[in-house]
Amino acid sequence: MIQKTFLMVKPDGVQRSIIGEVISRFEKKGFQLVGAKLMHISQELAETHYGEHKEKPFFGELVKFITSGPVFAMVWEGENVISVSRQMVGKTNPQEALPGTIRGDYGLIVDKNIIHGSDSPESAEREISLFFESEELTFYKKDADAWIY
Ligand code: DAT
Ligand code: MG
Repeated sequence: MIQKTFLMVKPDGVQRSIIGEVISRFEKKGFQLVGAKLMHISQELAETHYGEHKEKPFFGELVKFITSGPVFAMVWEGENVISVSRQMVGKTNPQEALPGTIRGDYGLIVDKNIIHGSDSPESAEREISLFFESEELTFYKKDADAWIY
């Protein structure tokens, strides 16, 4: 099923110049970029985005971290992109994430794990609409799709 998902290079990934590497991996996989922007997350957006973790002991640090510098927010489209991109992102704790995944290749500790990816169709829809206006998303036909699908 063709889906859309929300992926975001976190402040540590931006500072460490991993934006290009992240884009490159999803591009080469065959997914299509439909929206992207460099932005600073407000306190309010951070608390809403991570609302499911409000009661967790790390919530305060998480919000502080995600608002500590610019992030690179993206929407990607493609066949099963939600679960496939989560596999490419790797496990939450980079020490458990397999080599070959983004977190497995670039991260070391759980609170600086480089990238966020939506974990279900519901969260993808919610997160895309939290971060992007519909006019910011671009839909276009890529001729290379004939060689991917
Ligand atoms: P994921 O980002 O893999 O979906 P999550 O939704 O469980 O993971 O948690 C959101 C973020 O919160 C995660 O990317 C990093 C941070 N986090 C999770 N568990 C943590 C912990 N035990 N200590 C510190 N930060 C944690
Ligand atoms: Mg999550």
